[in-house]
Amino acid sequence: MAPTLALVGATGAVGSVMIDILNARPEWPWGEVRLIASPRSAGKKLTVRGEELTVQALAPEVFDGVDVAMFDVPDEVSAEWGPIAASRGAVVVDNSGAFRMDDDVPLVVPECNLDKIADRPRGIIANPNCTTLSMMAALGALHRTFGLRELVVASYQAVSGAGVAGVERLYAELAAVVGKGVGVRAGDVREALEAAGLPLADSPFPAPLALNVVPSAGSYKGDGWFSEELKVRNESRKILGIPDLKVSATCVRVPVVTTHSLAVHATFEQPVTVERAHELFAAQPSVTLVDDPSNGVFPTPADVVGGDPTYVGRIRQALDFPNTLDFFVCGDNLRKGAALNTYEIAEALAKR
Ligand code: 11C
Repeated sequence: MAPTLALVGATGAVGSVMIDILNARPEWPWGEVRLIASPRSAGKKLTVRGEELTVQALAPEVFDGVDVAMFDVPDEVSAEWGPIAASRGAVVVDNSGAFRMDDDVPLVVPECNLDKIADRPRGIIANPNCTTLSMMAALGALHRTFGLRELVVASYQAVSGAGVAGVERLYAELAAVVGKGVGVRAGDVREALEAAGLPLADSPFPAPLALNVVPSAGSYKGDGWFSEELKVRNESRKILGIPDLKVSATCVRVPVVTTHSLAVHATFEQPVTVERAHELFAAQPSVTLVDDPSNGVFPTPADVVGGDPTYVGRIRQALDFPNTLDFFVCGDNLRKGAALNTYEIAEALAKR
């Protein structure tokens, strides 16, 4: 019998993208699909592959008979309900941060370590943070040939990483500054936002996003580090299977709606060349090369948002660092960065 798939968080920002992905997949290994959300969203009707489905309220019994349950919900909801779903027999593929660093939970990017889906003592498989994920397909391709040793990254993160509230805030801020001639004196953007009834206290971000960049992503974790920076380090090590990988990340929020970008400085065990890197990226189906800088051809969020691949460009050999490549990566943080990677894991489970 074809397996049953559940989507928990079906009405959220990532859940909505997941439904678009379900509707567009060329292959369809599933029988029944169950859409699950908080009691507040229960009863809503959503269409999956031509069939109108009613969203069910999260409860233990909705997992009975489910083979694979994809969770796109906040950490605390996954922490409580993931084990309940697993205890009812579902394999949980969780997109939150609740289980990623649990030794008994594999952290999977299909391009890097799909074999790990078989090793899941808790019945849970974790999906990485969208910032880490945005560079993994590209880094994995290089690592397999050259052997990654050190990683220094700066991220340029879109506001949808902070959910619908982040997107609404950016649009409101942009509307408040357009035509005001601000951005020319320290503090004038903050004043314009205050004047427009947008106090910073109401924002999901700690500084204005309009006409600005903000070196703060996630929550502050002490010693100068934000959670997104620590996730990049810890998750990259686990996914690539390099426990002592040297990683330093600086994560920055930018006024982009969707698609995270990263400037990557990667040092390898073996000598590298740009030509070989191009060949490796060209051979990786989920990576799209956009690399003709002299003609203004490189990836930007505005050009790749909504796409599935990781877009890579600006590939160059670091001038002063041996065995080191610098490159720029863009990836849709709601698709490959979240829903698509989760679904790829679920689909691989169905096929097995
Ligand atoms: C952001 N990367 O851009 C985050 C969102 O650990 O799954 C995803 C947080 C996570 O704010």
